[in-house]
Amino acid sequence: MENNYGSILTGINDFIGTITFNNQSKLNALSSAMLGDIIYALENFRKNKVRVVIIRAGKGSKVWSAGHDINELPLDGIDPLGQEKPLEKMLKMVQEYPGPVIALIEGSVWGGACDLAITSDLAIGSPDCTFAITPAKIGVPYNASGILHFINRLGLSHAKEMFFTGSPVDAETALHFGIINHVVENDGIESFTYKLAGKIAANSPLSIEVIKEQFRILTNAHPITPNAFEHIESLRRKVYCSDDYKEGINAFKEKRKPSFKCK
Ligand code: YXS
Repeated sequence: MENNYGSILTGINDFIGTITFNNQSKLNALSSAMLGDIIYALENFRKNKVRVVIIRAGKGSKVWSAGHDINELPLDGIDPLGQEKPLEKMLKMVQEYPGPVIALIEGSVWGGACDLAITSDLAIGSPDCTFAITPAKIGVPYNASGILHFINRLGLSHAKEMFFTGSPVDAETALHFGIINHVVENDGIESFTYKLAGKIAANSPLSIEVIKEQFRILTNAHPITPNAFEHIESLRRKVYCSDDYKEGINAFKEKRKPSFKCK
């Protein structure tokens, strides 16, 4: 069963659902429309008892996804990564989907799309895949749940290196950091990923659902006091209300290097 939502294509075959990004002209930048389509597709997969979800870009893509659509980052003092935002809602749905979500990655992965790749349960990368988490490049104050995704997946020192540099890491480094589970040549990555998905789909869906939910609960089990949470939010507010935040976004739009003034 195939569906074309415009920004994504979806299909279901033998309990395996596929979401294919279909917005190459915008380098699959995660616009709110595209994120809404992904959320709708996951809800539809859930209704159809899809056991394993594969998220991918078109075959041989040079850019898997350019990350959050920068043109949609708010400049009016609203939190760009609030829990009610489409990107955060989509990431939460991936974590709560009652079956493994596998990212099949060819090409470069940026920002919020890198968070999607590491929030997915498994990731298979081609030798040309790269990953960059870019808030520091743009001046965005990432959020606690996003940072926790990276700590859980990569460990503290690798997560810090990626956030502080904002630079892409190559496939070999991504494997070493735990971002991807396997590196597979482009011409074999599709069959490798679907074979893996088929193995999982043949197991007990009830057992896998409860095992995945335990992973989610245990990895998110970080007690934080209301005081600590409010402290984080006040620090973040200072950043997304700063001139530097606006400078980072405007510099991207004007295709120039940002000049951050620490204010
Ligand atoms: O000039 P036109 O209209 O053709 O548009 C250009 C780019 O502006 C556009 N584009 C994007 N539009 C919105 N949001 C984006 N994230 C985005 N990325 C690109 O696509 C058209 C072609 O881009 P161009 O000319 O740069 O292509 P390229 O092949 O030379 O370079 C491809 C990239 C991906 C290396 C380059 O476009 C790039 O560095 N894009 C930004 C990647 C990035 O930093 N993404 C993070 C977005 S912010 C985010 O995800 C979070 C909020 S956070 O920052 O916290 O992680």
